[in-house]
Amino acid sequence: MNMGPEKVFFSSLATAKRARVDEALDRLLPREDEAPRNVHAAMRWSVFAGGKRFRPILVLTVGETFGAPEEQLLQTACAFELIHTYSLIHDDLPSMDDDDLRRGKPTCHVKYGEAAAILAGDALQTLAFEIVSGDDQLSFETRVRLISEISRAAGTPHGMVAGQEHDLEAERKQIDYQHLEAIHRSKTGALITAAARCGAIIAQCSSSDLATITDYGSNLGLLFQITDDLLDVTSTAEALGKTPGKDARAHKATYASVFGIDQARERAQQAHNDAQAALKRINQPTDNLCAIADFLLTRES
Ligand code: GRG
Repeated sequence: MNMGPEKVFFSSLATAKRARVDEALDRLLPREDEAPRNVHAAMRWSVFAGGKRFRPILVLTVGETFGAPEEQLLQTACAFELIHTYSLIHDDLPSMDDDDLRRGKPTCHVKYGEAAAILAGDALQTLAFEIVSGDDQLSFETRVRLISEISRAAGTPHGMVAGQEHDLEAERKQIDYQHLEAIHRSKTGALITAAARCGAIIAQCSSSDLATITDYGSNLGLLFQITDDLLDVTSTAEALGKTPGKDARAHKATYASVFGIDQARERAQQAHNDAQAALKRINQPTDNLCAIADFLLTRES
């Protein structure tokens, strides 16, 4: 496959960061030979099944843009991946999306059973908070701030759990654009925005830069979701590592179904432009943050 220059740039940035995140995750996760083995094996199965590590890369890249050293960012970056992986495990359960393929492998409950999958998701979530609260690279004040950001983004009333419930309630219903966007701002946007904000908080950037990064992060969240919806219609199980076409089969309103593919692509382009416009208000070099937005616009998985 031929990659354009922006993809080559993102790909080399992401490969190095992904390796550092994976090493840290391996160190932070409980070992598989430690009891309860089934739960620990299930946690590791889902975390290391693959995945782009998009949220940790965002924490690292925003933090480094504002001068934070990698060692201060790495544990928080991993916490985001643990919360994200917990959400995927629970989303795939029979009582939710009932899926048997994730990250190109059998889902956690298919491999380890439903009880172990629920417990693995729960334990990944609590481990995320254990890691941030115990991060001795950071002041206690920063740790509390990060915990507040992550818990609000992952929970209710405006975070991921709320978005998941609103999404389930909206199945088989006609919903308008505002409703669709509100669901996704909480279901996927809140955690992505929080990842960007946490990188900036660790770097102790100014409140005006933090507001700009929030704007950038929330446009990235929107862009991420629109391209996710488009890929569900246009891609294959092999490329995605998960079952495509599920949104239509579950009668879910998506950007593709509400707007049609062409207009959804235009909306993705608009969110990309808005993210890039936010970056122009930052006085540091933002090439890497631009590359993340470019990657999301053109991604294939
Ligand atoms: C169960 C509390 C709870 C929440 C679930 C995020 C979520 C909420 C469900 C996932 C369902 C889904 C496919 C949402 C669309 C956006 C999304 C999160 C896609 C998967 O994220 P990627 O593409 O996955 O970052 P990888 O595997 O690359 O990490």
